[in-house]
Amino acid sequence: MKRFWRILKKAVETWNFALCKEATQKAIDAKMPVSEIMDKGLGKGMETIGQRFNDAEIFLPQVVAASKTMEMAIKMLEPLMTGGATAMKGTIVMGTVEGDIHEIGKNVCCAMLRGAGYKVIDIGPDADSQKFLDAAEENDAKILAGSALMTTTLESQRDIVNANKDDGGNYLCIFGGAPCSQEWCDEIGADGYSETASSMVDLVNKLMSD
Ligand code: B12
Repeated sequence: MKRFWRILKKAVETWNFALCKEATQKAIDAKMPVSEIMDKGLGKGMETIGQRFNDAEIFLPQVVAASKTMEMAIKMLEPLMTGGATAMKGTIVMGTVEGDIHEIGKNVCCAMLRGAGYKVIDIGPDADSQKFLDAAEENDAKILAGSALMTTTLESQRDIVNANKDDGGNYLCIFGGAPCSQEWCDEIGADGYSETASSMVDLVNKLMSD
């Protein structure tokens, strides 16, 4: 098992597309849980990339290459994570907040939620609060979920909470992303926070059943 995680991690860390494709396929064939392939394998590789970027050991082109490698693996895993239409447990609007183009974490969250039987409306990156509200109204959603990867775009999460309040407070707002925290979510009056995509599923299950 550990060997699988190591190879998946290494494939992302070294932006080795071919190795990543092969290792992901092997993990799928071995019926590894998708959440573990993401959290213990691919996601760990992305963590190393972030660290090396912080330490100026690698630069944006390498980060882009690692991101593309990870995105390809997510695409391979997506079909395994789509709950049947009958399993729909409710609708969530998910996007990366205004000013922020980071999408990988959001895409992992979308995939996990779909796997758990939710309908997810992915409104993409750089989505402003109005886009969240419009998508929620059009799709009869219960939850707005916003991802922010930069300290500078955390404020856009506050904008979503405020816009929702001004609009009648029809939706629950939950947030995540590396700089986000429970304290931040409490401060802005959000309804929930979770650190990972897997724990987000538990959070959504709880909010949907309340
Ligand atoms: C990959 C990456 C990129 C890629 C993004 C590719 C893509 N398609 O997404 C590219 C190269 C394009 C990029 C661009 C930029 N980046 Co960048 N990037 C990263 C990097 C290395 C990894 C992020 C990532 O994908 N992690 C892997 C995923 C799986 O993890 P995650 O996103 O945290 O998501 C998990 C959880 O947080 C949670 N989660 C995520 N969202 C949500 C939402 C909800 C509701 C919930 C509940 C949970 C949840 O679940 C996920 C899975 O468990 C980080 C470094 C880091 N340490 O984070 C920098 C980083 C985020 N980037 C940074 C910067 C500065 C930029 C740029 C401005 C660089 C530039 N000079 O141009 C631009 C952004 C421009 C913009 N307007 O957005 C900074 C931000 C600094 C800050 N201010 O806070 C970081 C921290 C690097 C650094 N130390 O400088 N980047």
